[in-house]
This record gives sequence, structure tokens and C-alpha cells, in this order.
Amino acid sequence: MHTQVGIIGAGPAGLFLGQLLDRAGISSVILESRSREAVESTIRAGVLEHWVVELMTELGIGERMHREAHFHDGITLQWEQQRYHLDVTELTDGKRVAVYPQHEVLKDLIAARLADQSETIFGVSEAAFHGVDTETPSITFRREGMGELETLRCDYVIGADGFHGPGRQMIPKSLRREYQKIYSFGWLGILTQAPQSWPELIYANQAQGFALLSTRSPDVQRMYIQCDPADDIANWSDARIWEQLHERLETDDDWSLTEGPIFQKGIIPLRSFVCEPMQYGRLFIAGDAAHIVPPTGAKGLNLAVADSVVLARALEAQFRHNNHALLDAYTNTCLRRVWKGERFAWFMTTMLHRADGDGDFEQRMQMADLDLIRTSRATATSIAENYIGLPFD
Ligand code: RFL
Ligand code: PHB
Repeated sequence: MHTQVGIIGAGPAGLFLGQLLDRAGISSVILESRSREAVESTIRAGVLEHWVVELMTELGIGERMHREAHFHDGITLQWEQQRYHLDVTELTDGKRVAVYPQHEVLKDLIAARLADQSETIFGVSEAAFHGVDTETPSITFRREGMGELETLRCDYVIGADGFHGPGRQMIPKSLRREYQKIYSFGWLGILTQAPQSWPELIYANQAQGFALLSTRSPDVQRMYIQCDPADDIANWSDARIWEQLHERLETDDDWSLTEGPIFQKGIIPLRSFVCEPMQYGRLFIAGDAAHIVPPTGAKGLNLAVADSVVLARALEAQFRHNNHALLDAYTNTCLRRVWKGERFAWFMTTMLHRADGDGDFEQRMQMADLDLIRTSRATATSIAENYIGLPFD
């Protein structure tokens, strides 16, 4: 079995790359360890930057998103029980973010890939890269329920395999530099069958810790509260979660949060991580395989798609014109923008959470940052530009 580009991982990075390669007439095979049903139902990110909406439209996979997404003109920041509307659209010449869940994006990408008859093999095990520093790299894998290992011979191989996948580990340790920050807090996230309580996302800084009010559909809402990352979800009864959400999102007027049955809940740790380089020989890594951000800036999925855009352009230059300059520049091109996403996610996280060891000084810094956003148009514009998605070089 031979393909031009062999990809491990059917997340946003792998599936966007596959779609972009299809459009450029370059063949690819995507190998994914989970089932299609699992990929299409795992709850993760919710916010698409302005240019990702445009990209989906250009790729012809935006129809359902345009119908079902919520387009938001801004976000609400809350501190000292008061709300401030950051008018992202006004501050960025009319750009809007879309609240459209990651798994819905993946459904649209998988449907398009099936229609194009490009191969995606779900449920594979033991996927492994070989010969990545040669001109004939390959991936071995086992299909679900099959006895023998198969070999996929490729011109290039891609690790779009998330933070725990095998891709990054193929870059020799002696060449790899990893930057990491682990936060002292995590997020407890819920899905609830309830109507929307507020027309846009609320990011709240509160004495008990951060809270985020987001949405999924008119009758399903997504909410998060800062918690101990080592805590057991079994310690969080629905009543306790609602009590904390009420307390952290409460305002000094008569607004109130509408409750509903909680049908999904879980705790995730928060980390910032960057791996350098993002390439070794004919292996390229993209998305969470190469970098992780805490979700406070809503950047993770968007950074993953950005890597795929850079990589698809570079592979096209190589296959069409035998020009490897863009492939050679892949790490630098991606990381220049990635570090700005890392900075924004870290900044939003630091401004909005209570970290272990933080005292009165850190809290006053947070209040000063928030008040600057409220009173300085230049500061507010900077937040809006980062939230909507920075331009590509
Ligand atoms: P993914 O999505 O992890 O996909 C990697 C895929 O590779 C597969 N895989 C393997 N397949 C075969 N063999 C192996 N050995 C394999 N190892 C791994 C996996 O099964 C998987 O399907 O990585 P990708 O494509 O880089 O995409 C990254 C995004 O998923 C991630 O950054 C975002 O979800 C982060 N994120 C958010 N990003 C945003 O832009 N906006 C948000 O609002 C946002 N909110 C969030 C988030 C992530 C969250 N969690 C759960 C961490 C909110 C949360 C709660
Ligand atoms: C979400 O809806 O899951 C979401 C929204 C904004 C974020 C993070 C997560 O910053």
C-alpha cells in the first residue's frame, strides 16, 4: 500500500490536512486508533477563529456550520461581580468567532473525506513510524480484527496524533527541546440540558476560582469551573457543581444562572507545552502532538488547524514544484505563530485563575489587567485580535 502522505490521527490537525491535500490533488491515508463513533462524539473545543470559519467555507465543508453555529460578536469578562462586554467585532473590523463544537467540525471533515473517497482507517492498533530519516518512510499498523501488520509506504509521514501519540517521540531526544508549564489547577467541565443564560461566553474571575459559561446549542450548555486537577469527579455531586457555578458567575444585579440536568462531567489538567523542532527527516508533527495550551484562550484547535495549513502549502510546493523551501521552514513558520498563541493562553489563564501560591499581589495584578482591558482601547484591541486569531505571515 502506498500513499503520498501518511497521517496518524483523525483529529482536527489530521483531518484538515487531509482535506487540504485532497484539494491540492495529493493523496493521503489517515490512520486512527479510535472508532469513527468515538471521534465524532468526544466533547472538546468549542470556539473557531474567524479564519477557520472562512477556511471551512472555502473547502466546501462550511454549510452545516453556517446553519448551526452561534456567531458571537464578543466575549464577556467578569470580575468583582460585574460584567464587561469586550466587543471583539467592533475592535477587529467586523470579525466574529463561531461557537461550533470540535466534534461537529470533525463530522463535517469525515463526511467530506468519505465523499472524496480518500482513505481513513479507524480502529487501528500498533501504528508506528519507520524510516522517517530516509526517503522511504512508512507506517505499520494493524486493522481492527485483522491478524497481520500492514505497511503503508509514504513519501512523507505526519504525526497529527495528539499529545500522547508516537509522532513526537520519533524526533531524537538529542535534537528535541521541550518547553512546559503545568498549572496547579484543572477544569471541571459539564454539559447540561438547559437554555442559554447569557448571549455570549462569560470568563469569570472570582475568589473561589475561575468559571466559564459557554454553549453548545439552544438547549445544551457547556460550563467549566477551576478545580484541583487531582480531584476525583466522584467528589463533585451535581448540587456541588451548581453551587460553585452560581457563586462564581453571580453578579451584583438580579441575573441568575438557569440550571438543568447534567449529562456529562469530567476533570482535565491544564498545561502549556511546546516541542521544537516540529520536523525530523520526512516526519512532520502538527497540532497537540507539538504544542498544548490551556483552554482559557480557546486556541488549541485553532493552532492545530494553522499547522495543517502551513504543512499543506509546503507539501504542495514540494509535490508540484519540487521546492522544499517551505517544508524546511515548517518549524519556524509554525512556531512563530504558536508562541503567540501560547502567550495569549497563558496570559488569559494567569489573569483569570487563582493559582497555588498566589497572594494579594497577584490578585491586584489581575484586577489591574482586567481594568486596563475595560479602560484602554489599545489593550482591549490586543485581546480582541488574539481571540479572533492572529494573521498568518
Ligand atoms: P487530537 O484532537 O488529540 O487528535 C489526535 C488524534 O490522534 C489519534 N491517535 C492515534 N491514532 C492512531 N494511533 C496512535 N498511536 C494514536 N495516538 C493518537 C487520537 O485518537 C486522536 O483522534 O489532536 P489535534 O488534531 O492536534 O487537535 C487538537 C485539539 O483537539 C485540541 O487542541 C483542542 O481540543 C483544545 N481545546 C480547545 N481548542 C480550541 O481551539 N478552542 C477551544 O475552545 C478549546 N477548548 C480544548 C477545549 C480542549 C479541551 N480538552 C478536553 C483538553 C476544551 C477542553 C475541555
Ligand atoms: C468550550 O465551549 O468548550 C470552550 C469555550 C471557550 C474556551 C474553552 C472552551 O476558552
